[in-house]
Parts: sequence; C-alpha cells; structure tokens
Amino acid sequence: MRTLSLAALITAATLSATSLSAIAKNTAAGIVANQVGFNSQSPKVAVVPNVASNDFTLTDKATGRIVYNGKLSAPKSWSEAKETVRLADFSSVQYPGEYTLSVDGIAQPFAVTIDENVYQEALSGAIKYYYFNRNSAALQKEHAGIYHRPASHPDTTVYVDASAATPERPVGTVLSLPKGWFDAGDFSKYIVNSSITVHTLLRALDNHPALFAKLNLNIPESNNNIPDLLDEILWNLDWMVSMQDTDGGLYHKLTAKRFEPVAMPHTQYKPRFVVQKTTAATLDYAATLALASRVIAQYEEQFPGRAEQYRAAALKAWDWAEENPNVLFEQPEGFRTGMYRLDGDDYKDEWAWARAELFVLTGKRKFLKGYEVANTARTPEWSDVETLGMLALANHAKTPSSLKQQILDTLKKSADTWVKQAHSSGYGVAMFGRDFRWGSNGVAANKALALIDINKLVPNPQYLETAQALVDYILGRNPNGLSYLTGFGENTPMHPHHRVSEVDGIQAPIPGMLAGGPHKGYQDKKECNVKYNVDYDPSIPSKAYFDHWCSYATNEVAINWNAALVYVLAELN
Ligand code: G3I
Ligand code: 9MR
Repeated sequence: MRTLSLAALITAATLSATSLSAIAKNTAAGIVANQVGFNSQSPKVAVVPNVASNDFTLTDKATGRIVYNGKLSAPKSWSEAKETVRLADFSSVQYPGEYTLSVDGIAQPFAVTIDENVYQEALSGAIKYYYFNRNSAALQKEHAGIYHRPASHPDTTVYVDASAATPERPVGTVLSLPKGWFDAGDFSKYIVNSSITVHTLLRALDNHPALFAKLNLNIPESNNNIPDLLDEILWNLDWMVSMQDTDGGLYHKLTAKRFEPVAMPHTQYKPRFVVQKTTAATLDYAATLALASRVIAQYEEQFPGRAEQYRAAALKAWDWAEENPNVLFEQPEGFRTGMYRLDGDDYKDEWAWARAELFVLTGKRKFLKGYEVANTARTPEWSDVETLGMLALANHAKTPSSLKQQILDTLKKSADTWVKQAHSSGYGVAMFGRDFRWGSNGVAANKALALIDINKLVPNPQYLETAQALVDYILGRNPNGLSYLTGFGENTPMHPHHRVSEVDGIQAPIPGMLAGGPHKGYQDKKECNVKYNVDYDPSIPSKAYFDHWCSYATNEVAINWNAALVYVLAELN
C-alpha cells in the first residue's frame, strides 16, 4: 500500500492543475527551488519540469512587472531522481523583493524571495532547536512559547553500568551528569555525535563573532554579554566534560536501557546509565575540547580558567586513547539505544582529527608524528571526521608547509569532484550514491560546509555555487518539493521522528529541525508497515522520504545534522 506524504499530495494537486500534455514523463512534478529565498548576490536557480517551452519570466509581485526574461537550460537527467529536468537561472536578478517565477505550460508559478540576510530567521531557528532539545531543564513559556515543557531527565542520578565500571567507580556508582541536549528524536546523549556537533557550532561561532555577538535567541541566558550561541553550546559542553572518567576515557553514551515510548520527556523516569568508554568517543572528545579551549580562551574574562581546563581535558583524553587505541563500542547487555559505531572501524580518521586539533592547540610536533593525510577528504560525518582535521591544519599558520600543501591538494581534489557531481546532475546538486544514506540532509549540509571552507583556502566560485545548490536542495530544490527544515518554507515536514513534536499536542512540529532526508535504507520498514500500517517507496534514492513519525530512517532530526546547517547558513548569511 502506498501512502502519499502531504508534500506529494500538494505536488500531485499542483501537477493535476498543470497541463500534463506539456510535460514529458519522468520529470519533476512542478517547479522546485529554495523555499526560504536567495541572498541578493548569490546564484539563483530553480528546477523546472521538462516542458516544451524554453522561456521563463520573473515578475515583481509588488508592481506586477516582468523584471527578467530567461531561457531554460537544456533538459538533463539526474540518476538519483530518475528524472529529466531543466534549470531556470535567474542569478542576475539581485534587487531585494518578492517575485513570481513562471514557466509557459506550468500552471503553478513559484514564489521567490530575494533579500539581504535572507537566512537570518532560518539560522536563528536552526540554533534555537538546541534550546528546545535541552535535557534537565524546564523550557519556560517566555523562551519556548507554545513549546514550553516541564524539566525532564535531571541526570543527577546516573548509574555506572558494568561495561564502564572501574575500581574507582564500580558498578552502580551514582554520578551526576546533568544538562546536554537530547541527541535527536530520542532522549539519549552520545559523546561521538555531541563531539562533531559542538565542534561544528564552535567553528561557526569562531568564524562570525560579530554576527553571534548580536544574535539574540531569546534563551534564558540571553543578554548576559555572552553570545547566545556560546551559551547554548556550553549547555552541552558542560555535560560532555562531566562524561570524562577519572582516567581520561569518555563514556560512550548516557542512556536508558531502551528507547523511550512516544511520550513527553518529563513523563519518563527509567533509570539512566553511562556505558563503556571507547576510543572513538575519547578521540572525538579530545579534538572537540582542543578546539573549545582555543575558542573559550577569547572569553577568559567571563570564563576564567576554562580554556586551561578544556586543554587539560583534551590532553587527558588523548593519553587514555594512546593507552586504549582500539576499544570499539559494543552495545552492553540489556541495552538497545543508539550506537554511533562503525563496524570494523580502524579509527584512522578519529586519530587524524585529534592529532590535528591538539597540534593546533599546543604546537607540539609530537601530535603530527604519525599524522597521515587521508587519500580523500570525505564529507564530514560522525563516522568520517578526517576532513575536519585537515581544515584545522590547513588554516593554521604553523602547519609545516609541505604538509599543508598535501592537505590543500587533497581538499581541492574532493571539492573538484563535488563540482563535477553538481554539473552532472539535472538538479545541479552534488548528491550521488552513498550520499543518500541515513541522514542524507546532514550529508548535503556537511558537503556545503566543506566546500565553503575549501573555497576560503583555494578560492573557486564554483565551490560556492555548488555549496549554495546544496543549501537550495535542503530548502526546497529537491524531487520531494520540500524544505526539509521544519517551519521554514512552504512545504515542510509536519511529522518528524521527534518525540516531543509527536506528542506535545501542537500540530506544528518544533521549528528549525532538519529532517534526516531520503535514502533507500528503509531500516524503518517494520516500524512503518507493522506498527502504523503505512508504507513508502524506497526505490528512488532522492525521493525515498516519508513525512511520518514512523520513519526514523528518513524523518528523524538530530543535533549533528542541524549543526552543519547552522554553519553554512551563518556563512551564507
Ligand atoms: O559506513 C557504512 C558504509 O561503509 C556502508 O557503505 C553503508 C551501507 O549502507 O553503511 C555505512 O554505515 C551506516 C552508518 O550509519 C554510517 O553512515 C549504516 O548503514 C547506517 O545504518 C548508520 O545509520 C546511523 C543510525 O543511527 C543507525 O545506527 C546514522 O548514521 C545515525 O545518524 C543514527 O543516529 C541515531 C542514533 O543512533 C540515535 N539517536 C537518533 C540518531 C539519528 O537517527
Ligand atoms: O526513536 C529511536 C530513534 O532515535 C532511533 O534512531 C531509531 C533507530 O535506532 O530507533 C527509534 O526507536 C524505535 C526503536 O528502534 C524500535 N521501537 C520503536 C522506537 C520508536 O520508533
């Protein structure tokens, strides 16, 4: 049985209003483009069904005047969508305003916004998501509005599981490990995923101090003379620091034994535990705390001694990892929550990331001993972190020049590949093959992040164009015709796999959450088919998305995916 998502129904309705004869088959159902809008100076492209006409126009809504007459590109296919489409490029239109993009033969025009700082609200929303996902805190109405909720999961009584026990902290030891963010749609907290998330947000802050000094998120800490983004980061960083055992190792996660039912967090009181210390968690933490030490040093006055504390924590984690180089996460007996584990992981990328950040922090050459430049710079992901280390070294004045050049060559090779991918896609979007996996929208955002950073090192306008197209993809230029960011765009997810949004009694989900995105894995088939008697078609990678609670594989939200989007929206802002 096939159930159409709301977006598909809207698209289908649109399509039915369109003269079907004018549109070839195997093409887009309607015009799709970035539903939030375009900055004045940025590239501006819409995807158009493969119509007979070659012309499109842009009309100024305020005056009703046509301000641009354009020609559609030649039809081109995108294997990941099994569609042939055409592109409408109206990049030369820069004047801020509200416009209508119209194409002969397509009844439904597309609304276009062009403005300075057009992503400001989406950026704030994507950061405020973290406040809404706070653990251990009541969300007051003055800060959370209709999404206010009582405090939950104080995490002041957390038990040491057998897998994490030491002579100093035997099984059953009670620890107080409050604060932090729920990882995603679930209520657990994971060091591996928290690390890339916090690292990415710290870099966004470090790149744009002036922007974030004045960005008010209306959180409890607002107006305390510290950037709200830093206050929010510290809510999770404080918890991360508490997860370091006395020997320097990091507990892999803090969790109940099972995923909670679909219920509000403050109604859940299952015992919570810290489990096994692992090499991945400890190395990821070392890299993150090394960066945190550098960033917080700029706020020494407000946080005296914190930079040194983070430095010591990072070095202590490194020492533990050196003594425990291959401790892979094993789900402890009786536990069934998330793993953030890569089967057969050799941790090469985690070692490289930690080495890079610790060298940048300390200047000690010992961290570069054994540093290997990976053959390719992969799109950053919780399981693939080498590129984050490469970017740190490439941006550091004291990186040995031969090493820096090797890194730049590798980064450029990846960026050039991604540009070629975009040029070979009918949608002009650099998403292919394995990019369409669990969290594919996080992949799109992280690929845009890498392109933006590589462009700063080896400038190439095509890198920025390819990054913009990936942000456009996330915000609407995709075969599902969805802006995957809840609450930002015309068609957005309404039923994300996010417990609070599912049961808070409010129709609109919490805004600013990036849905995981389409891919063929279909890991949630049983959940959807058996428990909810619904189904979706996983056959086409870029369309295999289902806007239903059941689909945790395509429709969950997660702190790491949002972080990359925050980063790129801050860069494009
Ligand atoms: O790395 C392999 C790759 O070599 C192989 O080609 C590919 C084939 O599909 O699989 C890759 O492993 C994937 C792994 O993520 C790394 O990308 C697994 O298939 C895939 O199942 C795994 O998905 C992870 C998922 O948990 C299930 O473990 C997601 O990345 C991860 O974001 C997600 O994280 C969950 C937490 O566990 C719990 N909280 C919610 C959060 C988001 O859904
Ligand atoms: O809510 C859980 C989500 O965070 C995970 O990503 C997902 C896969 O591990 O599992 C979800 O929890 C489901 C569990 O796996 C099976 N029973 C139903 C739970 C809610 O969908």
